[in-house]
Amino acid sequence: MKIVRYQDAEYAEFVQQLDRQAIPSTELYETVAGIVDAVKQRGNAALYAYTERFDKLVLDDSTLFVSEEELAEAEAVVEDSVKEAIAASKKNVHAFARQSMRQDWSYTNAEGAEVGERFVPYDRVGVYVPGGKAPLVSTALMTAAIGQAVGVKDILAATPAGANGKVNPSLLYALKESGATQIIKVGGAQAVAAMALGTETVKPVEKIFGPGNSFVVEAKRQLVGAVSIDLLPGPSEVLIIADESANPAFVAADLLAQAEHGGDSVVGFATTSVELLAKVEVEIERQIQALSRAEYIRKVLDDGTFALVVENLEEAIRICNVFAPEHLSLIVGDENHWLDQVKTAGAIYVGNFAAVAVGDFLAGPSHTLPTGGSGKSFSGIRADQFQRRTSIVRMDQASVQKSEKYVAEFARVEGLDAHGASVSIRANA
Ligand code: HSO
Ligand code: ZN
Repeated sequence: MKIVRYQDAEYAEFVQQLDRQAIPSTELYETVAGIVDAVKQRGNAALYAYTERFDKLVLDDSTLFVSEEELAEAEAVVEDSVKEAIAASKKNVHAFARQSMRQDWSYTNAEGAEVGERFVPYDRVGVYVPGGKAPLVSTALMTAAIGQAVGVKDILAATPAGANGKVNPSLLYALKESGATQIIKVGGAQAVAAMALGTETVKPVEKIFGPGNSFVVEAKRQLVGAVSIDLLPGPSEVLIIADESANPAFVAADLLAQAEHGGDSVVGFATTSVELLAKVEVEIERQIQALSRAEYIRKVLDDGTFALVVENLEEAIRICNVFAPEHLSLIVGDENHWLDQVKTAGAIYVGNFAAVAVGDFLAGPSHTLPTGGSGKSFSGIRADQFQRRTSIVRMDQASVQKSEKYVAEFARVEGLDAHGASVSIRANA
């Protein structure tokens, strides 16, 4: 863990580079553009070629989609206790989604027109669930199940299968429970391109949700316009801000949990207390012994983890707002005072007992959140992103008459007399 104290010469520079901006390299741009183009030109043949190259899996038209038999097999092998956990998470995710769904509304404007908004679910969306070291079963819930709660009828999921052609059964079960109606065994930029553009057998979606590696994120960025997207969520991040009121064992446990996400994830800690930092270091050493991925985690702690000793909490919050972490864990004495000042974190966990992992799996808000500094301009996935919004204007003659004189002025200054006439003809009818 790299430790930088506010008295150190490198402190200012270190803090400055925490101000991140997610801009793709030209090389990444070109690689992904090539993949998107190949899927556009050659459809399934391109999907199969990339899947063979990247996932070492040979697919064809009969194995591209997860079959009913595979879903039934998954249902049969997933343990009841896992099913219960998935059900508990789904219950919270649905309840949270219902709270944040937008409702239709209308009111009468100054000229007497009835104006409002109407919300309807998208018809068909795509969700991407990353492959990699861990089967992200919870990501099914934190994307698809929100669409399901909102009423999206058709949910296409894409996730890479192993070289044996199988997708983890718990993930398959969770996808089905979360309302996925089709699942393709494709990952990477090629999966995003297939969902956005469609192929001979993959019907295109209207909007794409979900996290991914840099190729997936870049593909989503390039395909905006063909589809809409949720946000650009990349590798996971945590910043823990803590003072002497924090329990060092809990802080260490959250740092270790975050490091478990691997080398490109971000693990950060900022504290006013050198005593706390020392205790956290001892706790990390103690707790890491028992973890199954200890060696892997140790590498992330050595290479990618930082701890800042800051002069005061004001400075810690300032750094947080610049850094825009995906998750902020805030464990400080006067928590409400400091909470009010955090603006850019994707999700905030308040107090010693709010473990980030509870939010990852169960609490209710989506764990799909802005990363890489994009929290300055994006928010995490939420239910209203699964809703299309249309505005509605309803008028009677009295309201058109009241509107006429203002419309006439706009029509005159814009030089568009047909606009003015279309209102006057009604006002004077
Ligand atoms: N921390 C990840 C979510 C996750 N963690 C899934 C474990 N599984 C991004 O918020
Ligand atoms: Zn996590």
